[in-house]
Amino acid sequence: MPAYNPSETEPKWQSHWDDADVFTADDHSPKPKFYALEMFPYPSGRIHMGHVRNYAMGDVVARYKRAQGFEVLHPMGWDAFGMPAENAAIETGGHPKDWTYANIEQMRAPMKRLGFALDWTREFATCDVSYYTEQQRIFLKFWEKGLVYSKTAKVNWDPVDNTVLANEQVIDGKGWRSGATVEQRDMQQWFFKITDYAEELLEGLETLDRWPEKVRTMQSNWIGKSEGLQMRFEAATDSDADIEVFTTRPDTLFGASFVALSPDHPLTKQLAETRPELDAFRADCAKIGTSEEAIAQAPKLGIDTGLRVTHPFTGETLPVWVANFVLMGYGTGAIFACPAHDQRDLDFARKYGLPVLPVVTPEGDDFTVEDEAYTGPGTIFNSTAPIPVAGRDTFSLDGLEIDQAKAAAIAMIEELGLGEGTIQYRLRDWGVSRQRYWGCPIPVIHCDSCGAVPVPEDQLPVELPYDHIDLTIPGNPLDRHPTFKQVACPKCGGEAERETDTLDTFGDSSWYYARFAGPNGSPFDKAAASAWLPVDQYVGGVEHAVLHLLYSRFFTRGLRDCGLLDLPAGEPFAGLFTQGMVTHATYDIGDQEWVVPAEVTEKDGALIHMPTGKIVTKGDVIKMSKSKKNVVDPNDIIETYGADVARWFVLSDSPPERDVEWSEDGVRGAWNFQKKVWRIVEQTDVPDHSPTASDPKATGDALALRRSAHKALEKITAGIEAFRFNTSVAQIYELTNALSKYDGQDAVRMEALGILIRSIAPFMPHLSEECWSALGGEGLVATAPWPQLDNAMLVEDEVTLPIQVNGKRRGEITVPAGLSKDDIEAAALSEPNIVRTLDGQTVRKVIVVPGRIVNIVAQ
Ligand code: ANZ
Ligand code: ZN
Repeated sequence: MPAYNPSETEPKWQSHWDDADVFTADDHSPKPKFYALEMFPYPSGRIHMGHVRNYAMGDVVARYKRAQGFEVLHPMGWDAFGMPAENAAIETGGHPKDWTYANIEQMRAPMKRLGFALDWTREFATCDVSYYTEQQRIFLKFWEKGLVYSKTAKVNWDPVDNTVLANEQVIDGKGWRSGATVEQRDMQQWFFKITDYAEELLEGLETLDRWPEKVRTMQSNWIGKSEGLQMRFEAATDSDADIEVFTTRPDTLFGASFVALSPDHPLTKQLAETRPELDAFRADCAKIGTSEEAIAQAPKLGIDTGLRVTHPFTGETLPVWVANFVLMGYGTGAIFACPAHDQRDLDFARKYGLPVLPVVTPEGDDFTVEDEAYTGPGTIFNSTAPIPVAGRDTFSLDGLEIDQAKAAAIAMIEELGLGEGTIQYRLRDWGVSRQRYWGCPIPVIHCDSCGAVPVPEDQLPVELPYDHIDLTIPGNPLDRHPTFKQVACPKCGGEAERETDTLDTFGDSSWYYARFAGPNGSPFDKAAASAWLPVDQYVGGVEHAVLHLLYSRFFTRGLRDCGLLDLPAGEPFAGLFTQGMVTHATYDIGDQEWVVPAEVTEKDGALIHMPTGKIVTKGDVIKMSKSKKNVVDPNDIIETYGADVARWFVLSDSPPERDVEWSEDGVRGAWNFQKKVWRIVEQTDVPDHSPTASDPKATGDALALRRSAHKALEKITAGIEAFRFNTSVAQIYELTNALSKYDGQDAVRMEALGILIRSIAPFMPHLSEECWSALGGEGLVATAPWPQLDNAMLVEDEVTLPIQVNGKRRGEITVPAGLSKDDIEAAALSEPNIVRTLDGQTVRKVIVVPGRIVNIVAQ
């Protein structure tokens, strides 16, 4: 037989799979369904090792489930709208659409070459008109259902590029591209009402028991439910004002040392009208980004308004400040500050010399706070009212635990008629307007007399124009397009203007998994989507823990409530796995000048950069990235070693959730393993048996091999089921070793090989097919059932038990497993060493612990 040659065999089997249409999912199959999905790629132009690992993992599941008898849907598409296409257009002078579709062509080839078991008939790109037409329809349905609204909101405005920037694109207060100081502008924006589902999204997390705990925690923190108190601090005098605050720590009320307003609070704005210093302060605050992180990181800034309010329990007056760390979008946009127990408040109080009074103590009552606020558990102290409260002579929280004190404080504020216990969510509505060309046009028309009017369904799609798109001019090309904007109002027929904003591309990926359920090109189909959903196994990066995975959970609920989906549980992804990254060593020749790892060699204990002869130092092992020059191109690996080796390597070396470090040795190991399997097949010559053979009467070495094969099969299967592919791989190695030591040319050899070959298939599908056909296996492994486990082969047939006489080990017996206690006892008592030891003594008691030990008490 010729040497194994992946560059020949791999394309050959891929076309066999295509010809037999193996991976096209049948919507009408009577089999149970299984939907396997990996987060679809952005068509950047190149696939990277991270993609290979991600899709290889999904492929293991898809192929395994098919072998287990499921009808598997395993589709692939492209998350194709977004900024990089616009940037490329700016750099190269091309068109985002051409760039995107050319990239898709370029990436599809290596993905096909990797032999993934994908249903390519359902492929689409989110920038296909047919896809975004559906998205516009969903937008209109959401609108009808009250899940879409517009309001004026603050945005980061780049005055040079004339565009809104995402928070991530504002770096140190400057536009990432223009370098211009970013301004805060109020602009009309479209929002999805995700907050309507805050509670449901939170509760749903409880049902997602096949999601990583950390992702659920991250979502739960993001939704950020907090039970608290909304209360009013009353004006101290007539010239002051009442102030509503929201707090989650009413237990710390006695430690309040000031009240603080957001710079954007209506009262602040009102005061600023007559107070230039406040107006200037507001302008300063506006220079910090709008994101919570930006505000949290900015130095604490404040200004005393001169207003005073009264503390409800102590009757003392508290000053009212404006503070830049108070956000307008959360709670009431005003707080009471307790510096001893909140770090932001403490930093602020220290800066402006405001009092710090601890009211929670973790130890005794001697407790002071220096530079670090105490936020842990403890007992309340310093919290007795000096005056009667609500007609009661004494009101005190002293001695209570935090939770008790919260309840007591809330009850008292309610009794005083100053407020109520409330529930707040950190989650905000999802702002989806982007002043960008390369996205899904928002289907809205603005009319001076009718306001914002939805585009009637029969006028969809609102298609992106291809011509007159020059992205080198700042601003949104749709805004200056000669015809896109001008349109008649659908309501009154008057002159109106199209919305020129496009949808956040996270919208595109919020429902693509449902779109895959229908055949490609057909519109979104309620019945088809409902039949395939939820996705049974989703695989992707943990970086999407919040945004994409939360938006998708919102969308399925929205689709359900608009009658577009039957999905009672509402959850789109029943199982989620977040895989680790592919990392690689980095090397630099000084001053962070990175060199390609493959150009580094070791000479006399030193690392040398071969092309320059310079000494290099090894840096960290990190995620592959162009700037660090530690990228390995999957195309090169496929070219040199083939797809199976690339797949095997990324699956074999580490647990799937951990990072895997790329190494030449590792890849060569995978290559050698492939050769080893092929060699065993080459050395097999059993013409009268197929790889589904078996010999139930096998004994000796043959029986031992049968045992090894079935034990390995059991563990390989368990490893795949539990997403521990590396343990499956280890078992595959064991079985391969057992087989390479076996010289019998018989049915048992074929049985063990059949098990090996079929259980390799999810990992190295091409090698598997080639071996199967070489051994005369029937049909394709890709459509073959998973090997049948023979449970009888899992039981150990013999066990060796130590025998103790009066606590000392005196001998051992080997008996058939499952032998009765009486028989074990008889065997132990007749063992020659024991007979000698017992000579003349009387046996008082024999204790048999089956499978472990025999204890004899004698006198
Ligand atoms: C008094 C207090 C005392 C607070 C204390 C904390 C500790 P979470 O838990 O994240 O919901 N807060 C309320 N509204 C705010 C706003 N618009 N901008 C900035 N901070 C705001 O946070 C709730 C806590 O954050 C609230 O409880 C409030 O400060 C602050 F020892 O009230 B707290
Ligand atoms: Zn009109």
